[in-house]
Amino acid sequence: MEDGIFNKVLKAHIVDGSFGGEVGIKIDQTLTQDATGTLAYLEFEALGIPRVKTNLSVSYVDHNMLQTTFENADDHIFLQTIASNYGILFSKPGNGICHQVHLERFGVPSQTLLGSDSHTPTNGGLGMIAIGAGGLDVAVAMGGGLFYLKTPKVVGVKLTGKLRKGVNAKDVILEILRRLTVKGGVGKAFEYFGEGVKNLSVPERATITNMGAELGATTSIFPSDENTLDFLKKQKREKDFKRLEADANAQYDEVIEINLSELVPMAARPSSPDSVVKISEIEGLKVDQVLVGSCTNSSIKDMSIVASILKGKHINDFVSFGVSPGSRQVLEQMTETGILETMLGAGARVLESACGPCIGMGQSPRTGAVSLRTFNRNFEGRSGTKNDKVYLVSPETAAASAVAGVVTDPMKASFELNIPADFVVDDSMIIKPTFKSEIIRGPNIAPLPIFPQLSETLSGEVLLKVGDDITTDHIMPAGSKVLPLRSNIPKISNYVFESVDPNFTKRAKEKNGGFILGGLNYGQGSSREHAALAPRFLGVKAVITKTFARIHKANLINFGILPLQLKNPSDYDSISQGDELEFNVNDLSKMTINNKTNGKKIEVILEASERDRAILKAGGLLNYTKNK
Ligand code: MIC
Ligand code: SF4
Repeated sequence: MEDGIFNKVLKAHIVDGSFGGEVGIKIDQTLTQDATGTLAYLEFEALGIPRVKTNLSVSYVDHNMLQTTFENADDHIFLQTIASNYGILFSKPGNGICHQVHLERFGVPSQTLLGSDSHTPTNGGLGMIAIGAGGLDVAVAMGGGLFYLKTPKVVGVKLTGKLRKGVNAKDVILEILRRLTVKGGVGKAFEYFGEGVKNLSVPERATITNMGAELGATTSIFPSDENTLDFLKKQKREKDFKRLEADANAQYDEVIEINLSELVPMAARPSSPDSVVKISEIEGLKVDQVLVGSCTNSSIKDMSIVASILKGKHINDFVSFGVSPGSRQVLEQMTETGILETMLGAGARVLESACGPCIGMGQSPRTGAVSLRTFNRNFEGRSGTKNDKVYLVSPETAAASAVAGVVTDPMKASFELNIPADFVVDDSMIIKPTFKSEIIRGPNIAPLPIFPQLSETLSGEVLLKVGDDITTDHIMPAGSKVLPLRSNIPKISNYVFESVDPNFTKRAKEKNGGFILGGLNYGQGSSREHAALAPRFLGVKAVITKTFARIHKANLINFGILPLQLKNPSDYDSISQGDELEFNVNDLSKMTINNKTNGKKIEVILEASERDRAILKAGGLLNYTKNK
């Protein structure tokens, strides 16, 4: 059979199961970041394995950087000491955003990477199968365990042509989001091919694979070719190069086509990454804040584009313009090449190399502000401001609009690009393990809760009924107030569904747990397992929906919450918040819920493998792994 690159790499890593069904794959590399990493390492400790068994595991600190109280810094030293003990590289705070640094310093074509962050597919830009997962799945992989997934369908994205000046790789993925929506990629992998591929550099490819996460896709991948070699050479990592190309007659389950030459600048309007329009449709809209950075668009090329547009100009008096370079490498290059000077001269606010405003860690916009960001997510309230109006745009659009003070089409701006030829390679903020470090645990780091196995009957109240596209930001908010509690489940559980219903936690505690009813694509967005673990801590036994997003569904299973789908989606209307439900779960392949409030019988389906069912019966993956 003629294979594309996704199937080639997948097949080469299958250890359990067979291609087409559920497969267990070997993981070569792992990454974690601090906001999900503390739990991942507590879980790794609970597995009782003396040191990691992967080729490479890296622990990054990039999310919880504000350190307004002691908790974040406590987490940082915990992560550093635990990494040192178990054989993990530690990327210090200030070294940059995990996906950007991993792309620069560690990603290897044809290998697999599992990361406890939903944007791990960024490294698909280097020809890796890079997948985002919950921390527990990453912990198991660090211990040498397999990662299980349903073989995804492969969407071939045929690229032709070349981006015009003023159009960014960001506009490519925004166009795909416009066509396919935030639900369009669930159960699928996106593989890029065609003549146009050679016209995109590795960081541009990474912008596209990064935001494939917003399609709900399992992952996205580009071939490894001359451009990959060129990138790795400049990173002084030529030895990591391996060519990866599709067979001549590779078949895909679906094909979509994009002519790069025809694309124009786009924007995702508030508050969903798929609410995409052409910039021309919103031109002239007054802008209050512009932010450049995040793991999506903060390569040195992106920064040079911004500087080229700002050169000799000044940011509009009523615009606050912030820049957070993706890595220390990018920031150092900006310093060496005068890009930083240009930005400062134009009136930029320079932030550290970290996630920062992307996750609501500072720079929350004022009430009613229009905020243009080069980021990947604009879910409501994620910026830290209620009813925010965040637009996702390219660096070109961001810079041109920051100068004009209104949304501006960058194709109309005149600028000369000046991209530095070489990268500044300096790994001095990546700390090697000593294998004998004392693990330092601050008072905020609480032990993992232990849960019992699944009981025979589940009963309780529908604690909350929500609609379609509920994000993990709704379920377990981030931001500077809640993020410091990421290593303390009892404390963080007080914020579950805070923005949707501030009484949720109180009700869940009073009723001794119960059920959640959702619509389509429940749990889209991040990989944070807190969105499953904290509800489980509050006694949530099952989430009943029309459909689920991939990572969140896996996290629910990992923590022993039944992810149930309504057999007839119209039954959604016959269940109300407050209804009393009861059902027998002895046979997980056939379950009928009795709605005791109105007497209705509702059939639900558990789409899960034998292994998933066994995990659910055991009360979660930790119990299951320990029992084994
Ligand atoms: C995000 O972009 O939503 C995050 C914050 O990076 C999350 C991880 C987290 O919640 O810690 C993600 O993408 O998985
Ligand atoms: Fe960080 Fe934002 Fe990227 Fe998530 S999406 S890893 S918060 S920069």
